[in-house]
Amino acid sequence: MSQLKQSWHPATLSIHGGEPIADPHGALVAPLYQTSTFVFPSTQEGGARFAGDQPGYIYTRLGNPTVHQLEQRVAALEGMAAAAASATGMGAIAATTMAFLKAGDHVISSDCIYGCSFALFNDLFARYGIEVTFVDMTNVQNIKDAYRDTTRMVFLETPANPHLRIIDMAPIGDFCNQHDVKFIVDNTFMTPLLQRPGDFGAHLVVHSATKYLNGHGDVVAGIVTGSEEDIHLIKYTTLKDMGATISPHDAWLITRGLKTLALRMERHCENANKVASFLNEHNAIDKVYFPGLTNHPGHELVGANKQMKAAGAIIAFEMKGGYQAAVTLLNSLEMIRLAVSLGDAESLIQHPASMTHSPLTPEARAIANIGEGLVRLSVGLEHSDDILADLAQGLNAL
Ligand code: 7XF
Repeated sequence: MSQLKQSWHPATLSIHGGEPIADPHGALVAPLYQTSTFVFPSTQEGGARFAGDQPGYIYTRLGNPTVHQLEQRVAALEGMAAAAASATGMGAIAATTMAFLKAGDHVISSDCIYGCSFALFNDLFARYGIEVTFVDMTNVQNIKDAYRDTTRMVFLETPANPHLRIIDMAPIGDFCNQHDVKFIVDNTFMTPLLQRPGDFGAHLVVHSATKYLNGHGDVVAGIVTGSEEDIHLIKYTTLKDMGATISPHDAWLITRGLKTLALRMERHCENANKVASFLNEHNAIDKVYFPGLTNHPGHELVGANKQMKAAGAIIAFEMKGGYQAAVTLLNSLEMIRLAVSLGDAESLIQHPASMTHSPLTPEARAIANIGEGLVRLSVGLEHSDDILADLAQGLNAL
């Protein structure tokens, strides 16, 4: 039986990480437990499971073997003890943050985050008496200045959606540990193959599993990894009682997608490096944001044994011709699909100001530097020549 081995490489963990499901027929691929509930052998046993005195599944909102397999695999990849999967990435972010917060608490968030994370913090948290200060986390001093006695949590994305701002996590991890503050990182853009925030002090790492972890554009899901104690709290408070639990079928698909994560990330990154160099040279483009380019402010954190093993495959760029040029480019592409989301086999392109980051207030968009000429491209797994050719013909339409 293959047990979790810490020495395994990430490519191996994405296939074998976690305890295998024991199958009576010896099926190579673990069966899909597409069931809402589990039959108790006796009344006493059912009661004992509810009381936590006996192990065993009860009801899929509280746990399911197919979901558990996915959770163990992602936890192994992140180097964390445990994980909780959820119905969407926002389900993971909401369940994770709200499990640790109450009215009167204060949160420090990066000022450059995905639109719905911003909306959750800025709109919903305010209604429940939780105050959030948004700061530029490229300078840890801004976090120190925002800190109060009531600060319970620091939240960030790095690289940040949409234009790949890189935040150095280690000093923030130190600060959070000194002040007993939960440090939560959204690792969606990198995956644990390219970056493990837990190595830099993050207590909890969240993902939109909709993206690279699944990788095939056919599921929305989320996952959070952390310590046994923190994950237990999330599973049996916010996830259980607010109910953003994942469907077993979606968990099964993500576990299948994970098997090729290492291969996919390699090709995504290779393609993105070529595309970024091409865009960087193009005279219709004002500025390219891609951590793999030496002119990117976070570039020194990219490389072997650094915070990010590679630059990833999301590129943002400013069109010289502003909004009109962005519209012409996006409407002229033939292969690259005009859609939000990222991390799929298909290259996807979108306009953050009117799409992914439209939930931000105009002021917050200005602070995050999300202008009307900004375009975000998720470089897919097509042959790089075909991606470059489509971009070239789209840019020629200008
Ligand atoms: O709830 P979801 O699975 O859509 O995940 C939410 C989410 C959380 N963190 C990050 C860094 C994300 O990028 C997302 C979703 N982002 C998509 C995008 O940026 O294209 C959402 C499309 S509106």
